[in-house]
Amino acid sequence: MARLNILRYPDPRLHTVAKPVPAVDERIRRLVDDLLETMYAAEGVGLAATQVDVHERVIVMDTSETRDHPIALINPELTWASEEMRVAEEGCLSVPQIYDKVERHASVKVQALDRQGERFEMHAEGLAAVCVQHEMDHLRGKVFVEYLSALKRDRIRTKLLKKARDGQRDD
Ligand code: GNR
Ligand code: NI
Repeated sequence: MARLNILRYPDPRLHTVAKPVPAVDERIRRLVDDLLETMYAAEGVGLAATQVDVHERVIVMDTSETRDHPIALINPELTWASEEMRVAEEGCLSVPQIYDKVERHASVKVQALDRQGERFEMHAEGLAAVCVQHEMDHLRGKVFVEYLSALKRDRIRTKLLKKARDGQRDD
């Protein structure tokens, strides 16, 4: 296993559209393991391959309190979304220390392949619903700050560019 480098907004590579995984093989299982290790090390609840500059449709999540329920979703597709919407505060490992409100479907169903290449369906609500929609956006090249006003987004961009230039750490 390996910890991978997480791209930071406004890195243009975060806007790459991921391609479907052709086959769930050892290479993909290694990617899943590395994404999980990277996600847990960064104390995130989810991570998309896009964020580590791998442009294939793979995401990992763990929204459990105990941090011992890793989930991998390969080639995830939304099969249902509630009409009901909900606003929740979001953050992103690619946009460190920025939190803001985003409106999303309150619950969703997602079909995907697991680490073994088996198809499964997940019904997500609460934080898991927020997280899976946030991660699937990454696979389309979309970062949550794109839901915010142009003014807020420009302020975030300037702040993070300055931080990168000054070589500031996140903690
Ligand atoms: O760790 C994360 N927390 C989080 C909190 C609220 C809404 C979405 C998220 S996802 C984020 C990890 C991340 O950036 N995944 O892409
Ligand atoms: Ni994110």
